[in-house]
Amino acid sequence: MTTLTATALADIARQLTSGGRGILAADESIKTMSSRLEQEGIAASATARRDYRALLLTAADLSQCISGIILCDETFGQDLADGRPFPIAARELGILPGIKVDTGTSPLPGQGGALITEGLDGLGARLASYAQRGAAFAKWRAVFDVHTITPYSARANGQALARYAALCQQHGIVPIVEPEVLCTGDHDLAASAAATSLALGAVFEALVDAGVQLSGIVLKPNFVTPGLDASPVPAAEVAAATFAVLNEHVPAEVAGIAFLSGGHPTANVCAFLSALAADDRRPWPVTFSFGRALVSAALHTWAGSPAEVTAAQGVLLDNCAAAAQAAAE
Ligand code: 5MM
Repeated sequence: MTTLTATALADIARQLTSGGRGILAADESIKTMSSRLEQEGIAASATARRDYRALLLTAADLSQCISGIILCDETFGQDLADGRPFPIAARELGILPGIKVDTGTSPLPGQGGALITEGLDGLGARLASYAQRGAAFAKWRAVFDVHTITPYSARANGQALARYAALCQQHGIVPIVEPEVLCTGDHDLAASAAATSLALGAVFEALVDAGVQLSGIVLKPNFVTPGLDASPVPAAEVAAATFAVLNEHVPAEVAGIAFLSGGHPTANVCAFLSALAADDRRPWPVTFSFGRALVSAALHTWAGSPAEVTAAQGVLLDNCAAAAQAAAE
């Protein structure tokens, strides 16, 4: 088993979330990635998924804006065209490699439509293998909906996140702790705030109970926003609502906060992040761990054509630069 000191874990967590860089979430499951490729008219295959992730990772000077890249198991085991495994190439390019280790969600019995994230069985052995192959950090995502979250579902997912985080740290891997309240729907800002508060309260209670070193984790939350089908509110209002919920539940020792984009347009999440970064009351560094907000336009530009790789990489780099600029404010 790899062992890292508490200081080393904290250093990696800070490296991921400080210095005006953020994390690229490129860990879509095979099912999700295949569907996104097919939506762009690209036949889904292991090779197509590898070529797309290689396009992302090898964009010129990506490390100027990106501190870490989250990969799924398939990509983690694949090689670039030059034969280097993705995690090794990432490190050589100045980007820490991370691995998504949850295995997805299933319904939580007795809780209406609430979900539980699975993947704890055998996790210690998987983490040992990923650490040996170069993983610096990991990710586990709990998924909540404002209409179906219950106190029990928040506690159950919080305990799973806490067991995952403690196991990661035992294996020398920094855990990204992701409790996502979905922003699909027409709910208002208050509903998002209430659900996010319920989720974060349960998660941090469980992390503390489990003895997780908070200076060695990265929190990946949603912004507190109205649903995507509701009337939008100004970025300053989103930042204020998000800060209020985080400030209530997230201890100052947490190494950093890296937000997910949740399906919001790139310009919107950059505006939310910029407004939050400008709030000097916050004790934690804030940055991004966006997926769709960084990559959707690049995937569309590429559309599977080797002739469009450079153009697609340019689109990715523009979005990464905008997000990094927002985090630096
Ligand atoms: C990149 O997508 C991640 C994996 O999703 P699936 O397991 O459902 O395929 C996802 O966890 C992602 O990291 C977060 O949702 C943040 O991505 P967005 O697009 O919301 O920034």
